[in-house]
Amino acid sequence: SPISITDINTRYLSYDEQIQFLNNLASQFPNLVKLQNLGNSYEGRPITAVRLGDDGTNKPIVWIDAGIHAREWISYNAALYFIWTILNDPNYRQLLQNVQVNVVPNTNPDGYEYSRTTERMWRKTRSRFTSSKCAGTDGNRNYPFFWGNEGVSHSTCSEIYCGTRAASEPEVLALTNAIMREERRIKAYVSLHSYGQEILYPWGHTKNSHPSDVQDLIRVGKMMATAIQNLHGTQYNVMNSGDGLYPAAGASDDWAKSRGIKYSFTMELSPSDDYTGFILPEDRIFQVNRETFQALTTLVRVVSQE
Ligand code: ING
Ligand code: ZN
Repeated sequence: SPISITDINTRYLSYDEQIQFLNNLASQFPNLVKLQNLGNSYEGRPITAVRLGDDGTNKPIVWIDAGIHAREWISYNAALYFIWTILNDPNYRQLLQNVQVNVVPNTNPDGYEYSRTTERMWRKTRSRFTSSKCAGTDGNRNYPFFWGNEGVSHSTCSEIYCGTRAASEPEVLALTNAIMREERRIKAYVSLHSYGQEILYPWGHTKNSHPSDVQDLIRVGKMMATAIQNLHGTQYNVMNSGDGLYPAAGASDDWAKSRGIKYSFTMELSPSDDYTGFILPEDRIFQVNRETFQALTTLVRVVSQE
């Protein structure tokens, strides 16, 4: 039977099920949904982008991607829930008249399948190196901005291995190429991760470094956090990733900001720091999906009004 929204809210899907869900939506909403393969992963799985909105080439774009870190399973469900709900709820669907939203619900399908089938806590891609017994690069250290500088490792066996060069990973190259094709229209970028309940803003590549419009990012980040809190009281902290967490060069939000995308964030979804960590129980998926939706539609609304 086809994958339903109940599945998205109650269990973690396989990569093939995620694609099946998207294909069904594309045939249900032919005027509002276009699927595009941005390129293949290292092991040959398509990196699928979902373009939401009726045709029109001058609208601002909000870019959302999820799951560059394989073990952060809730991010995939949150992205798929966003897609389904903005299409099916007429109150939100009208946002798509003024804004195009591009969602890439699974930016690391190889890593995710490996995490599901073999090693639950796998984080990286699954690229192999002839000279090493260890596989995989940290996609969120592989973006071409201050690549290799701080908060990274150059050892293949490290969890934060930054890769052989900037955008060495086919997944990262597919994303940077796709974003650059439309970068003048992209006004906001959000990468979904877990966990921590944080809304992080650049710069993250080093400490004590903020973009000149940091007050705008803080203001909008706080609007997103408030939208989440208004649902069930869940608290998200809005902070600079370099100061509040740790410096990490080569992260996607830094790179997006460096390309001129104003509202660029990383969201660390639930839980906060309780014992479940990356292993968010399936009975908590639904609430996180709804909270993430509130934050993301707040951002879409900001972009539609600017
Ligand atoms: N955390 C992010 C990581 O890539 C981060 C935190 C985001 C740091 C953006 C710097 C910039 O380490 C997780 N959980 O992946
Ligand atoms: Zn992550």
